[in-house]
Amino acid sequence: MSYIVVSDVHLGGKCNHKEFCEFLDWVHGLEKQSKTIKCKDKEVLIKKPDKIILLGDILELWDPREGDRDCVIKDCMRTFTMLSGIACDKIYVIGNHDDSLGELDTKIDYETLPNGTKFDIYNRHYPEKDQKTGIASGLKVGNRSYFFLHGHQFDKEQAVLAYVSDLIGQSWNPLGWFQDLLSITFTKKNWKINFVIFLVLLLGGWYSLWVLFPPPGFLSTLVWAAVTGFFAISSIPGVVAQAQGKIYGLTKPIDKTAEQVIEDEYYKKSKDKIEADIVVFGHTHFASSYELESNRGKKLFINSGCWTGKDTEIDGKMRYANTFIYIDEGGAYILKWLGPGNINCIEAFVF
Ligand SMILES: [Mn+2]
Repeated sequence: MSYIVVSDVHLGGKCNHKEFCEFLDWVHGLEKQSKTIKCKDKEVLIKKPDKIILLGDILELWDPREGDRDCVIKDCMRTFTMLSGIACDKIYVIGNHDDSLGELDTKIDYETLPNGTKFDIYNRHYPEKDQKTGIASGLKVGNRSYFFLHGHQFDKEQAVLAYVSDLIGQSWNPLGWFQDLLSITFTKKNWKINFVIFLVLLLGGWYSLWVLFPPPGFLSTLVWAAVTGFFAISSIPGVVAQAQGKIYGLTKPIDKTAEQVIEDEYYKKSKDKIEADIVVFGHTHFASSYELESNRGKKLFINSGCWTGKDTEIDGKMRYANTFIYIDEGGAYILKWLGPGNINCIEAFVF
């Protein structure tokens, strides 16, 4: 058994689309020939995967380039065609930037692709929890068990969204709602001028109805409110989309290492119902690992990194872009894609 895990490609956003497609082409090539790479002083044989796990935020539905979701479709065409062609099953775990796909979990049930392989979507994590006990057991590979989730579940900010979503029984995400509204062609094309019209109507209407010619009549107030409201919802989503990049830049726990995610109270030990030796997650764009020792034993957390941006040094530690995880019976490896066939080993866990 061997798995390849990737997360946080953010297709349609500021992503390393070209590199990711080259990577998929290389994965496809593993069917013909396995590849040996050096991890420290050990040689690791990378075989054709039995499964590819797409671990969330593969699509950028919150903050696409120029606020235009068409960019997501554009980036997906090549990517998903290539993915389909790879002779292994694909598991898509939903993240936060693609959480509006969550409902597909029940609609897509191991769809068969033209080459006979399967594609399935998991809303929260892979594998699914046990319905009765609520316990999530891992997937056995070799002598270790693995559990996969995107990782926004470890976030403080995301906890609020999850709480409300649970309460109302459907995915609640205000930014997603604004992005949906922005996808209306009229809004997408004209939100700036619409915003000016909205402001003119708001202030001009108020001034003429209440200051110049008071008291305002019922019908004129109604017409004014309706037209102003129309221009409000046809422009404010654009303003929000512009601002949200900046807001998220301040609040998102991006660039946190696995250690920071687990130790900075993001992860709640007491609430953990994951029974697996290794938890694989993404979300923070920082390929890294952390071993947590508790009275329940040791648990290894591995972050799969991302396919956005460039390699950057953060607090003396390298945050690599274009990373993936390879898992087989022998262990788990955090790897970095440098170009066709050129792969660096970041961390190796040999069991
Ligand atoms: Mn994420």
